[in-house]
Amino acid sequence: MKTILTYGTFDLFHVGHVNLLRRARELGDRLIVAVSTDEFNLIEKNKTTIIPFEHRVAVLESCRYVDLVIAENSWKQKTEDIQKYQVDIFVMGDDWQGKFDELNEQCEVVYLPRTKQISSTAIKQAMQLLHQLDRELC
Ligand code: C2G
Repeated sequence: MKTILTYGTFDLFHVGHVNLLRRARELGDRLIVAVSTDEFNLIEKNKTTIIPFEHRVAVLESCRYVDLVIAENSWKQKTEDIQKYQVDIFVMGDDWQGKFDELNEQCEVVYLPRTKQISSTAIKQAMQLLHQLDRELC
């Protein structure tokens, strides 16, 4: 049983997330996803999320590639999670290239190419623009 582990916010779930989760799952037999809590995003990533943590968890649990969803509360929990779940491969998109290489001591570390032209930030910006246009036209 080869276990894969990945972390993320997964706000405004989109095809970039789906592509990452599918490729991660294809590397093994079960995929565990650690989803950043709202507090962790705000305090540690200085990011506000549109979709609250509980809903982001529910969306990921509905995804066919995901076997288990856990919370990400701190940058430091990765080592414990790898140990606790006997993780074989740690996966992240390559915007994190090199950032987690120290985990190589515990398991394989794989960075997968990001999906181009889509991000939660771009979706948020598009939503804000549409809202602004609506207000100007009405
Ligand atoms: N991703 C991707 N392609 C995109 C957008 C995102 O492959 N177009 C990947 C990211 O590289 C990441 C995962 O999807 O591996 C989740 O992306 P985010 O929700 O943006 O996660 P992030 O905020 O980078 O949090 O401890 C690690 C952090 O929790 C990662």
